[in-house]
Amino acid sequence: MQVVKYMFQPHGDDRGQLVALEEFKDIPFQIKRVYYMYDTVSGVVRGKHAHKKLEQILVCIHGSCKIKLDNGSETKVVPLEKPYEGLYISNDMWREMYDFSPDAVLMVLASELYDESDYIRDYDEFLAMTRQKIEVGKQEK
Ligand code: T46
Repeated sequence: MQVVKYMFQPHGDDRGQLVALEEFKDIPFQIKRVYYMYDTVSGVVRGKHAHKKLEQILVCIHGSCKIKLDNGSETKVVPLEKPYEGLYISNDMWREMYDFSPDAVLMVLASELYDESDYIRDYDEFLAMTRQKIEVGKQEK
């Protein structure tokens, strides 16, 4: 599995740091929604779903957390601990966010508006979907 991480350009000067994110320039899609989570309770695991269409970039702008990515055949854990790095998550990736530091603020830039019908929350359904994609890929070759 290829992990796609973006290293954003901090514009630092003697006052401190500033990171600017523009759609189609720093972010590979149109940004239709921004949300963030904070005050995450210790030991909690968030996410536990995939999406049908949504693409996202996760930036831990304060503190740290870990993201577990699962494409149905392989898993990878990606620590996020710098405010200038972003993790790209494609729609078809099962994701879990955990190990939040008490001060963590996880910001998410999303390619679509909020739509509950875009969520795949059942892991077996997710696995069936990934297997189906692999089969279609084989037939197309
Ligand atoms: C994802 C991971 C990384 C809204 O009303 N609007 C929104 O845009 C979002 C994201 C959530 N909500 C409501 C729906 C729930 O009542 O906020 C509540 C918590 O959402 P959820 O349980 O889906 O949060 P996470 O942290 O499990 O997942 C979120 C995103 O939903 C999801 O798309 O990929 O972060």
